[in-house]
Amino acid sequence: EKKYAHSVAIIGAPFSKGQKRRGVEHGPRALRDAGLLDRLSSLGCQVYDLGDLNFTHLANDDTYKRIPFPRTTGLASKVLADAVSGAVGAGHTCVTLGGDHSLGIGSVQGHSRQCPDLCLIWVDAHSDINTPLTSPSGNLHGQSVSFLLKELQDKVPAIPGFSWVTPGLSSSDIVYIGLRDVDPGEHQILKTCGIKCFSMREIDRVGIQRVMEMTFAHLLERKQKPIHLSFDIDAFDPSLAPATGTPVMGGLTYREGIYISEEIHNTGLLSAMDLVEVNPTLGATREAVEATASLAVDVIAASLGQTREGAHISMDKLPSAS
Ligand code: 4U7
Ligand code: MN
Ligand code: MN
Ligand code: MN
Repeated sequence: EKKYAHSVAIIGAPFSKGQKRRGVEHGPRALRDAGLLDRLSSLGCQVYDLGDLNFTHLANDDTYKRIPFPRTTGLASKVLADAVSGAVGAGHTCVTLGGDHSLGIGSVQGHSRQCPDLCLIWVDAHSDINTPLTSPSGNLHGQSVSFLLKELQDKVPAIPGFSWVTPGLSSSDIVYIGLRDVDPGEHQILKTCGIKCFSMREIDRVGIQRVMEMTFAHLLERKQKPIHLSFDIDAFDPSLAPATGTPVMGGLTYREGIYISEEIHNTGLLSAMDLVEVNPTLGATREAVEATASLAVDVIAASLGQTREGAHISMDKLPSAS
């Protein structure tokens, strides 16, 4: 009987209405085409591909307080929450393929239904913590974390489509890595809530190894908790991940991004993750799109045990020459 390193559920979430550019709904296909499933299988993971979710576009979904498609976006996250909750409840490590980052609401909600004490590592150029009242764009993919934070609820007005959300995360259970584009309202929220942020400047200053040490010290020192990793591909430098909707100069190197993922795997606590914002319609060339998708697959593989030292699956014995 084969012993697997991890049992992994893959959920495609082809959703793009949390922002205004189309194309990011093709993210799941791009990641599958880049060989995600084979990569995970060859790592020794038992892979359950749950396919792509079906999202309904609601007909009467007028803009509300400058937010486009609120009911459609809220419903998509609810559908995802149920799927993630089911997968985690069945004992799998759950991997959600986005889609835009508004899906983080559903993914974290579904995960926390099974693991109420989870902690969240949000790897992103952006902090995605605007409230509907501070958002410069109105786009929900820049507001996801504000819906999840317990302490912020008196600042978040009721938005149609989101009444099912029960924010359960504390400010002390979140760490950001990779920030370099934070709006004024977001800065205020991060400061008043005392949320731990490792911006690109902090990575420049102390290095990614120290950043990961401090991340785990902050989140896990008092208690080992299941980890939710929400990885926005725009955390990487746009030279590495050009096919994304809101690129920002000066991002993670390849090695920094993979190191983050490897260290999270090494905790043994990764319980669910998202890989979002790969938009295959935005690369300048086919090569640019494929490089972005392949980078995303590398992040997922490293998070699930791929190492740069080799030996993911142990060979019983070396082939003998005699
Ligand atoms: B992503 C922005 F104003 N902060 O709120 C906003 F700069 O999921 C960008 O991280 C949000 O890609 C980016 O619209 C959302 C903007
Ligand atoms: Mn994001
Ligand atoms: Mn981002
Ligand atoms: Mn492992």
